[in-house]
Amino acid sequence: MKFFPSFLLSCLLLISGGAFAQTTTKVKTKGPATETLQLKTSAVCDMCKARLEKAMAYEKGVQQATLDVPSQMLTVTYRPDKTSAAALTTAVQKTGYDANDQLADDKAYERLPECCKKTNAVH
Ligand SMILES: [Cu+2]
Repeated sequence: MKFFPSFLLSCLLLISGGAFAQTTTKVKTKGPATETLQLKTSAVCDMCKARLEKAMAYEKGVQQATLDVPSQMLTVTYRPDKTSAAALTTAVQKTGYDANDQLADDKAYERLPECCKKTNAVH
């Protein structure tokens, strides 16, 4: 009858061991790593700001996007395991805006209202 209690004991050890392992894993994964990308855009007004921030919000892996209209700087916080700086740059171009030295997608740019065209000064 010595077998039974020790069997129970090892069962308990296994269970508590499993629970411990789970807690350690939880501590290790303290949220996904993020990176920040800054892009100089051709945005000129608050409509551009809303348009670009919305477009970024729909992009996979984007956690936050903020456009500062006076400086035309778009700051994107993203998960590098889900997207990349190149993909985000393309997304900005496809919205109709320049991103650093990359020019806006022609068709998307055509669709922008007159007040959002590059020919206008920041307003
Ligand atoms: Cu605009």
